[in-house]
Amino acid sequence: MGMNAITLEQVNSASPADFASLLDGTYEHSPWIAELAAAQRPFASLAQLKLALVEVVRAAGRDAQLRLIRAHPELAGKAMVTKTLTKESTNEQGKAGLIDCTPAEYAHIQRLNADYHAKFGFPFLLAVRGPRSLGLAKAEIIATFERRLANHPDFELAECLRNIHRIAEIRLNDKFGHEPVLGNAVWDWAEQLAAHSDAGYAERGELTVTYLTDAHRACAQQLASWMRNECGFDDVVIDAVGNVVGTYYSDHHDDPHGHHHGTDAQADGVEKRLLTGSHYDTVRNGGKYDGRLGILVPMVCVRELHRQSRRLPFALEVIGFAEEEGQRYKAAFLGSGALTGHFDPAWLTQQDAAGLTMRDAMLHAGLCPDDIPGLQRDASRYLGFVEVHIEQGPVLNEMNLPLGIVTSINGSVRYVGEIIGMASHAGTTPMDRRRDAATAAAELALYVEKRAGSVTHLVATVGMLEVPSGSINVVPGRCKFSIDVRATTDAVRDACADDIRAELHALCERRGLHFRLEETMRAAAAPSAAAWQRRWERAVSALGLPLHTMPSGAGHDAMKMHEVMPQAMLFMRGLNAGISHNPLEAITNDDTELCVRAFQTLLDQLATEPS
Ligand code: HGY
Ligand code: MN
Ligand code: MN
Repeated sequence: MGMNAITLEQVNSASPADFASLLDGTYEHSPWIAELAAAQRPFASLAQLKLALVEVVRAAGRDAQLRLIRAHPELAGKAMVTKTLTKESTNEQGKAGLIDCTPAEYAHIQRLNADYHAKFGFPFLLAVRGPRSLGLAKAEIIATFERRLANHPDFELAECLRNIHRIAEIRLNDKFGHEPVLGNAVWDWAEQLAAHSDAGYAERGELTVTYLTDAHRACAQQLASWMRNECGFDDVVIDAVGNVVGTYYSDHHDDPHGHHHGTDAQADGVEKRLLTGSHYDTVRNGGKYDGRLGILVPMVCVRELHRQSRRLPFALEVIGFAEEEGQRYKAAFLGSGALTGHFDPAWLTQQDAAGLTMRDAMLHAGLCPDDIPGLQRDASRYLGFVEVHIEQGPVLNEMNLPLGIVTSINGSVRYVGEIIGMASHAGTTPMDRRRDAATAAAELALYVEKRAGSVTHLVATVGMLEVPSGSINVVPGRCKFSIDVRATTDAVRDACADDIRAELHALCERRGLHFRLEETMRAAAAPSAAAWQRRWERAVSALGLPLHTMPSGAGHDAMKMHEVMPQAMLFMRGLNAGISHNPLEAITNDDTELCVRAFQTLLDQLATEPS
């Protein structure tokens, strides 16, 4: 902690005036925010103080929020030229290289400032220190500026406020001498892991890691190496489906079997262990944190236990699941499915886009499919399964909340299909004589959208739509498509899926076409186990954070593990409206720190529970 760092005790015990002056400069030219937050003391944590300031701004209303935004300088704007930036803004814009723009960059940013101000009536605000507090590159700042210029005014007002709160958070970290070191470790590991991407995507700077590609194998090796060499796991293996399994044994000094420190007492059925983890494969052109966060957070928790030579009264089994997204092969949840005993050997014959079977891909990767049945876990030997995951949605981002607790994971069912008509000449085939597979698929897609839109919390998506070997002057004879249906209950999911299948049948009848449809994945809705949800709630409360419980629209490995053992998930806020399955997926080091602290707190609280 720096020499003149302030402490929570100081801000809690200061007079209101001293409190405001301790926080001077946190919000640009806006001392009123700290002044109003003083009444909410004492704060149990820096995180709670930060949220109190956020709440003051929320409660202040739109006019005060607009004044706050307008109190900020433009990026590389007039205030910089006239050297009238505050020291904090000078520091921040300097770190982002905005002080030394080229004339062309400077002119470009000036134009963007003018266009933005003309559209929204307030300056563009961006926390240029960025999600890792190290400063964004100028190119990224300009790209963000251009992207946000297209947003709706209401969204931009809220987004500017979120960036102001991030600027304040970083300034408060500086004041408190607070470095989110564990959040930084996870954030940096995710950055390093993202260096591995499949051929054809890596060249475009896109992150795609599909099952058993070279990039996928490199990720597995990297995770195993970190588990072994940086975190101190006692046992690390890459199993027969490619899961990376790290085990950190428990402490059994007084164990009747005479087990010594750090032995695998579970081998004798002496103890139950906690299972956690998530997946390290990604969707095509995906984000760096979907899945990976849920592997790296428990890894850094084990690293800290190891560094402190601490053992828990239960072993911790951390798994990097090899496949959850169902990208390369139709089957999904291959990693967690192997653990629950639901790996269907028929999947081994599935072919990827190049015609390589899953079995051959496994053999090529040095995996032995015959060993897969042996991966099934005896669920009675586990306390349960917990998973940390980015929310992949806008709720926590809009609420300015770092963490949320999952109440249930939506049930889902997926299909791939093809409509078959008749390819014919685009010029000579009259409109009433066509058997157009693509317009039939389009009609189906519009029905899917309408049907799902008719029920709250029901979603359905035609994510893939393709005319194989289509030509501009040929009426499509075939059209491939996918359907993904999700709902909070299996009954709502199934009713929607039934209606979609009925509509597909009817429209093909009507149009004289036929179709094939294959169900490729079905996962039941997975309510969180009450005891484990409560453990997450206690851990989040212990950080001084408010509790927000919510369903998960996304599917997760936890819904697979739900089939054999109790589970509950912790969500972490994403930036950029929580966007995911998109390279704009982003998280901050501070939120990640809170996520790690919540996991550590859950472990500590679990360790003190009567066994
Ligand atoms: O599709 C999902 O919900 C998950 O990201 N695989
Ligand atoms: Mn995903
Ligand atoms: Mn995921």
